[in-house]
Amino acid sequence: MKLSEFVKAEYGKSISECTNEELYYALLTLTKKMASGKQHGNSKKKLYYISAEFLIGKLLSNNLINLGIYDEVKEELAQNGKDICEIEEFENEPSLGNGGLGRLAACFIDSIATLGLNGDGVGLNYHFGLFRQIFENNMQTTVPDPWLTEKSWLTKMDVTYDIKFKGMTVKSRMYDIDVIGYNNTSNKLHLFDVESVDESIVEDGINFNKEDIKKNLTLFLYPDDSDEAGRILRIYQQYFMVSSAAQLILDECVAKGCNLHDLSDYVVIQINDTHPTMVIPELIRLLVERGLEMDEAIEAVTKSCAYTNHTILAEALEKWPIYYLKKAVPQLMPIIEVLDDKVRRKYHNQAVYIIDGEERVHMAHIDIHYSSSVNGVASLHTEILKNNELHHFYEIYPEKFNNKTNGITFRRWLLHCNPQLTELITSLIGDGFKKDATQLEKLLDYKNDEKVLKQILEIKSAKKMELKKALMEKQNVTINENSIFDIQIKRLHEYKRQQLNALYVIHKYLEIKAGKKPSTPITVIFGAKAAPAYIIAQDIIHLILCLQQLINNDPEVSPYLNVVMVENYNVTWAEKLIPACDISEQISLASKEASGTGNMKFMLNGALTLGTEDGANVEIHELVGDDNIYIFGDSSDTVVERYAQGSYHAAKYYNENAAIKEAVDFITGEELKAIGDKDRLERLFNELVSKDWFMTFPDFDEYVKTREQAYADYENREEWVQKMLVNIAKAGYFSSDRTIEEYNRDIWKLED
Ligand code: 73E
Repeated sequence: MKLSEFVKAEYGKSISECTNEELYYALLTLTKKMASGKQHGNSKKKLYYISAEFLIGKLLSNNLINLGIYDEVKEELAQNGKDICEIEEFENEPSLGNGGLGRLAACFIDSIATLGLNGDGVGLNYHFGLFRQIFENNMQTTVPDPWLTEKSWLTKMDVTYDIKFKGMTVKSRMYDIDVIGYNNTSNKLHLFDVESVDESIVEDGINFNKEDIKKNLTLFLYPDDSDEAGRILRIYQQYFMVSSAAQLILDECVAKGCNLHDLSDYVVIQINDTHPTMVIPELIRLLVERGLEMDEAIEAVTKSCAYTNHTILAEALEKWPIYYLKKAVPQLMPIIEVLDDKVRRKYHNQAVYIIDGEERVHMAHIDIHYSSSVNGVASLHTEILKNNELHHFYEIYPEKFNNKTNGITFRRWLLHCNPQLTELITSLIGDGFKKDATQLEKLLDYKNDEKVLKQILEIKSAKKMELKKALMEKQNVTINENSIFDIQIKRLHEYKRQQLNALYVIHKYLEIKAGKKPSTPITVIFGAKAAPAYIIAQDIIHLILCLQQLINNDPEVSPYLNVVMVENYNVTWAEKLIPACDISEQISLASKEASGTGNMKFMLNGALTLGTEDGANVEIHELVGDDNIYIFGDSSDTVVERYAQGSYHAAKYYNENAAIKEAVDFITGEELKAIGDKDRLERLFNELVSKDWFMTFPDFDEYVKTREQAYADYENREEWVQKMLVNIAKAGYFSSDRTIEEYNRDIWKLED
């Protein structure tokens, strides 16, 4: 049905007579209708991708692209004087994730649907999502992000379950979002919500009564866990998610005629990090309740489950005190004890026990013993899991370990966010790359084609102008479109080392002050949210915002250097920032970033990576070769060794390296103290000088040198654009379609 006919039937008027808001809702309804007519994969075995986060981004444009009607709709709107981008402004971005892990889940469900696989996502419907970030006095403040609207992509379903906690039962209800594959089938994202949720209990900011579970359960993602009530609330949320999922899975299985002994012929569950781990004991519990022997139930569940590890950071590996579990979900403890007991009988190594000497349950250990697959998310990460972090487990179960290098959906991260580049590529190599991303390699034939290279540069300039416009409109900030756009966008964490980037900015500022001016001006852009309880991360944001104020208002420096921190960085911002970027900052401490996926999005859009040999940077480096990437810093082996020996002393570097001392001292110098908060700046200074746990100082000199080299190379526009082209051409490997094909081939084994 054409939009004009639909609008006529819906509102009784023509497109040009409608408001943009009316058109948004018309398109929403029309798209949902079209999705409901599409087939769902229907193999005997079905995948359930359970994740605490699905950072899906706005859906309208992507759904239109995947339905194959985007251009048609855009054209029809334009003919009636309407701009699809303005209509899109009426869509709130669903705030259902916090970073890479959640965005990965969103890319994966897109690819699962596109490949026609029988697989749905299962998660939670957080009403206020993560939080909305606001900058006040150069500091991050947090407010709720109420993204839900009366009419939305969510469809209320008739599916409800009783979820039993200690002394209380709540009702969960399923809401579905259609996941429309690219010109293909349509799957589902099932989001569970608690029926008794009450938004009105949120007080100032993002505070609420953490103990009022019936009302607060699905209000926020990652509620503040700096106190016990916050941590126990997370257990309530996780159990609510997995008990709903487990009941849905068993219902769907039984409906297909499964006798439950054969569960693994019907079901495969991908456990996205440890947040959904309780699905293992919960399924075992339910199977025993339905008549299976304990051992049979354990075997069936182990065969059906697969676990993905996303991080080696100790603080992110969940270990729940038994006391918490007994308080919220006591019915799981007897099962967990059986699981632990079996491990203890078989393996005499405390490192692999589920319950440790401090009465804590190691969630990842449940996953590894009681799943049939354990995967890391990039090749270096998987090697580190096998050889270091999970070595004891690897010795027991070498056959379970496998690598699945992450990927991104090109529908969102190329077709949607960079239609100009998509069009150019299509005009050169046809549109086969949209279904088979490796065909992008055909672009290498144009490496010496001046006309094509010029077009690539023109597109980059156009995207820079678009970003400039967005920053002006949304943040009232002016940037120079002729400057180098050097961008670091990701969650704020010390291991990602935004502080190293900030130290470079200080270094550059001082150089310019001393008269050494860059040939081309530089705009350094940051985007990052910091967890509310993560103090040092907030301090780093404070430093960056103070630098922004100082530098952008200094007439001597601002013509050459600018700093911008985008407020409330999210998927929508990423879609504007990534296509405009020249240099992609991927500067985590080697060994710490499991993969990264922003690095892949930047590469695909023709930005060059400035990065350490970490996560998927290693694979990017292998693909593009030394000439088309800027690599610096200590290797992961060196870093692992330094931690093992305890041989790193930040103060030594600070005292012995004048450039480091100068940059670090600036944090507590007069200029910044006049603008910023003394306590925050001093705390950050002390943290760096006395600890610097993520080793920024040892990499500092090489970082500065390599960054300067990148800026120098940028001056040679002909050679630079050739590097851009190689990056675009080699990005095909990072399509999430490839990743999902590998998951299916090695783990899920869903037939057509
Ligand atoms: O390297 C990224 C990776 O690309 C990693 O840090 C991230 O997952 C991405 C996708 O694989 C990640 N997020 C979390 N752990 N790893 C995490 C942990 C606890 C809460 C929320 C997210």
